[in-house]
Amino acid sequence: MRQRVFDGYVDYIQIMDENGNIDSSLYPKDLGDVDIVNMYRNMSFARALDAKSLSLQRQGRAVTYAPLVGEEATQIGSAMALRKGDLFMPNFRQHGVFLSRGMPLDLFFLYWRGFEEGNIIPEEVGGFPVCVPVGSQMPHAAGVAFAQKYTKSGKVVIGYVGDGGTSEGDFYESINFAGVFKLPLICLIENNQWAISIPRSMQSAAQTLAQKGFAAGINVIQVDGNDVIAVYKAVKDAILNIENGPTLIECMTYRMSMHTTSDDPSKYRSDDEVAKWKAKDPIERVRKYLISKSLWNDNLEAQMRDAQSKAIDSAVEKAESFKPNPNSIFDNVYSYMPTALKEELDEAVANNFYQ
Ligand SMILES: Cc1ncc(C[n+]2csc(CCOP(=O)(O)OP(=O)(O)O)c2C)c(N)n1
Ligand SMILES: [Mg+2]
Repeated sequence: MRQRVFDGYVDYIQIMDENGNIDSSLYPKDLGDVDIVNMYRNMSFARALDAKSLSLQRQGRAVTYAPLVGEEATQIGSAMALRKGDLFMPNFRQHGVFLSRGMPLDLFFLYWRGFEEGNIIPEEVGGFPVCVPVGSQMPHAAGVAFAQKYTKSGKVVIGYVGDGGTSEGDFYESINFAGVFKLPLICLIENNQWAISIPRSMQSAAQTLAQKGFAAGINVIQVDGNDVIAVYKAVKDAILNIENGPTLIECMTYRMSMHTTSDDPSKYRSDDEVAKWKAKDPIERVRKYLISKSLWNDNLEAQMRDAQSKAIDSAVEKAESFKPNPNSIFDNVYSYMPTALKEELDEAVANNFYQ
């Protein structure tokens, strides 16, 4: 006897195409014109923040930086679908999520200048600290989701992971745990096609990364990650369906720039590939849509850019006038300070380490 015991499929959704045309059968009913304008503003803001951060790093005014350009729709669409009080667990590239959730921008710049004080996230933002060890944010996301279920808080947790991160044991363990306990977890794969110099094709032989969720028994969907409305809908639907368990959402996007400021992507990928993705730009298509509906014009664009660049400049000024307390990097390592660390602290203070 032979019978089929599992039959899975992965749906892909796109609502706004590259020319700004809408598939009205999928358009979320709760999204008004004002919301799309806000999405456009936030995506533009994230891109402006990105350009400034890169320029600061090149001037020696930031230690390092992981650009988000190209991934704005994935980040803004998902963040804007969350409700007040919901929580997010980032890796190191979700600056757009922080921005949409009201992170004070001076803290953002402070962190990338190398100060941990910038990684203390105000509670109302609902975010956890930047997490650099690949995939390690996911067990935290599952654990925090468990706590929400246990305390019946009603909050949902979204954990962001890269395509590379989905090869880590941490990723599988988290979605497995979340599936078993039906946790209020959304696992969002920000598939930007590269993990530094490793292409998506070398990451997994699976046709989609979304299908990894089958092994954990959770809901799966793949979306055009450069379509802010599709990403919004996928996350909103996952929240509405959270009682039935977690959802794994694979967002198909592209890292248009370098991995971080210490990387040179021209060494491992072609200009043709980058050009192909540039045509799918997440911001351009929304601009086309808004202009076609007379919701946007050059005047509004100029006003928005001016206001955003002023906000960015004043945040940079605040971050650059920050006077660090040299003790803080020594403070939180041990419950009491061992002699060797105390000696390092004294040396740092004696040498005006931060001057
Ligand atoms: C456990 C671990 N291994 C390796 C690294 C070095 N590293 C940093 S980012 C990265 C690639 C991550 O790729 P992906 O998960 O696709 O996220 P992306 O950078 O594309 O946003 C690697 C290998 C690390 N930080 N942590
Ligand atoms: Mg990646």
